[in-house]
Amino acid sequence: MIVVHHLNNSRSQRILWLLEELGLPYEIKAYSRDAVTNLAPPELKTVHPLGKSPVISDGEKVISESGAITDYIIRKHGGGRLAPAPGSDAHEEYLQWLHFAEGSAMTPFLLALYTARLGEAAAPLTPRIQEQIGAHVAYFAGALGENDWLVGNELSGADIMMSFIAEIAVAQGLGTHFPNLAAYVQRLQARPAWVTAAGKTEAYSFDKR
Ligand SMILES: N[C@@H](CCC(=O)N[C@@H](CS)C(=O)NCC(=O)O)C(=O)O
Repeated sequence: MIVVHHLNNSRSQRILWLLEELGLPYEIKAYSRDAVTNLAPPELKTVHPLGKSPVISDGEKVISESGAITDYIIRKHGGGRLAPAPGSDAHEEYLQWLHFAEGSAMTPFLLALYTARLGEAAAPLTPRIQEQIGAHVAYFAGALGENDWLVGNELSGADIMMSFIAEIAVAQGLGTHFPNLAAYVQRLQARPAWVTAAGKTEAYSFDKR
């Protein structure tokens, strides 16, 4: 049985969504962010040295890092669902998005989050960070275009990984510039599997991340 070490309001939400899309049995071990620091509780470090979420265990195997978790679950338990056929061009495109979410797109958002704590001292960095947020989100929105889903217009792990970026972008007001991303967030959050996953956790919101 897969166990998801789930932190409220975190990237772990998309792993629950993935498991619900595949209809797999799983157990949630819930952790709550500290009310003052918003950090994960120290117990998460007993699961993985970095103490971050998501982390899953599947029998003896412990896997951290959302993209690796998504890839593992789809490969081992997906039965060919939620990923294009290995070896196809679409599969290469799928892998690109799987890595792009955490490898590229999250970086400027995290820089904005951390530098915001510097107040005025962050001013010299802010234009470049905002420009990079805009560039990454514009690239994503351009690739999605008028399609419902990113790769071959079928829901895949690529959408599950990129859902978090879309949600943050829209929560930060970028949905006005990229209405297709606003519609994408509405579309994915309306999926029965997403709704079921959300119902299994504390309220999911982007106010504090
Ligand atoms: N790249 C990692 C990032 C993991 C990560 O930073 N998770 C955040 C939640 S969104 C976390 O656990 N933060 C709590 C903390 O750092 O104490 C992944 O996608 O799995």
